[in-house]
Amino acid sequence: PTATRYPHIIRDASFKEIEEKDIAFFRNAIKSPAGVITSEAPDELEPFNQDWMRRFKGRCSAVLRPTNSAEVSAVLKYCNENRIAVVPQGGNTGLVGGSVPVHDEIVLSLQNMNKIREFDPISGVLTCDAGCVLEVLDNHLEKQGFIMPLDLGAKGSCQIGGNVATNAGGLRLLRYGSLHGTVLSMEVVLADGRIVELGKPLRKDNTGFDLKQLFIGSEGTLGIITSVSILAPRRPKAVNVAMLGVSSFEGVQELFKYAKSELNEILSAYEFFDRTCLKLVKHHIPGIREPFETDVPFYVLIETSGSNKDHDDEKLSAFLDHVMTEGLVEDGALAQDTTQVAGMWNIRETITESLAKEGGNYKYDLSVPVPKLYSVVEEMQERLASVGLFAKDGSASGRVKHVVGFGHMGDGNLHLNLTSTGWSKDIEKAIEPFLYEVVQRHGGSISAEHGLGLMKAPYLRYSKSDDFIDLMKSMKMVFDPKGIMNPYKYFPS
Ligand code: FAD
Ligand code: 2HG
Ligand code: ZN
Repeated sequence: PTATRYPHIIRDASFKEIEEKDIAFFRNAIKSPAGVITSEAPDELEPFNQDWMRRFKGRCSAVLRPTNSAEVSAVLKYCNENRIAVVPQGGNTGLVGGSVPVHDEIVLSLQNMNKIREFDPISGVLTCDAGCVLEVLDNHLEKQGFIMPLDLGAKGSCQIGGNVATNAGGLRLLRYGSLHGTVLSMEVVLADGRIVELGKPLRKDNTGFDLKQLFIGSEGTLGIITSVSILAPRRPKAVNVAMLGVSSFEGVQELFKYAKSELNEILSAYEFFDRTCLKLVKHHIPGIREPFETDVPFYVLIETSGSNKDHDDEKLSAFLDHVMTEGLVEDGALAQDTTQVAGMWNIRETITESLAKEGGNYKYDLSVPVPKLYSVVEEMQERLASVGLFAKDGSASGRVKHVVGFGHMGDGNLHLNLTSTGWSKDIEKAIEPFLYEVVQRHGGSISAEHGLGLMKAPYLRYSKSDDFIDLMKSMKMVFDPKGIMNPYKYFPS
């Protein structure tokens, strides 16, 4: 489908439209030859203007790619003085329309800031430029027996700065916790060009406000993250993965309870997806086969990681014996080697790509109490069927083809996705705000991990009180009083 612009969001007329003299300044401030892309090269500009889902589209006419913090500082200082709006962009894999311009804001891409600055194998602290790609960092650490404390399907493109700016969760949050715990410090450039160290790369530092926490999940609205120090754990020596088929969502919960009690300290991921997700992955991803002989409505991927293979193997096989003989699962398979481990993860990690290939893909990333997790998917199916947009019998005769649920069950995080042939306002209206009302009723959150961006900004009140939002706005005034950083997003108007 073609991405749409957002004409109902009115351009803030106080932002300057950039001119030749601004471009001249940028070219002078950023030394590398490919550091400034302009509308003279429209094909090169295009990917920076459109998001990963091809849903949101801007029309910036300049992309800046500095190579160090001093260049970022010079650019932001100039933009602040001249009221030029700026969108920070990492790997552009964000799923809420936060990483692309709404109108003609310039894009400041971190692509060329990709140096690994330091790794200390005693403390496990890694310090790197914000533009380092997550997978590159993980490969670097692997050689030294360490692992990045987060992992996501977008690891080949997303950058650590983008991960921190979105407070990305991912597939191993269950084991290593959120970035609020693992990020030790960062360097940021504020809107006025000041370069500030937020903390030190230390485990313990109780001197003053922990300002880095404000930047984790700030989605480019407070300033630009230019470097990150993060605590990397030892890479587990033994990793096992099993895929299990379960006949009901109650069964998925029972299994989770049992996995937590019996696998306890070695449990490193508990992911689930429904049958339709598997069907779509099989359809779109070459080489994916049916894991079991019979269909089941739910699939669970369990990963264990530890330092002693014999110990983990023994624990996991006792667990699998029990769940199979007690009928907690319908079927199961244990990966026998690293290829099979990768194969099982591949099914889970390519769900997003498969959904995107269906056409228009409406994504909702929700925190919901675990017992209610899948009922939200069913409520959405009912709702769309009642307005004639969805056929529950799977005949796909409605305009919404699929309504699926999957996600990080271990973290109470549901990814509810809908697919249709293209983007349409009436489908969007049938989903929102209905879905957010359901989530609010369950005491959940309208964004578990993808953030607010452009898509969820108008609905923030379903998760946060007016007083809370006022405090957020006050914080914004401290860091970016002229409002040049990633405007139109994050805050409800
Ligand atoms: P971008 O998309 O470029 O930017 C995201 C936001 O951060 C924007 O608001 C941008 O302005 C801001 N930003 C980026 N870099 C900086 C910076 N240096 N300083 C200040 N602001 C900045 N998310 C999860 O949480 N868990 C998942 O499991 C997960 N899986 C995914 C799988 C796929 C296939 C895809 C496409 C996306 C997935 N995501 C997931 C969503 C996405 O949030 C992450 O991919 C990632 O954290 C975004 O990083 P990025 O570098 O691409 O940032
Ligand atoms: C995942 O967990 C990502 O795979 C993407 O957060 C979720 O596609 C989605 O909705
Ligand atoms: Zn996710």
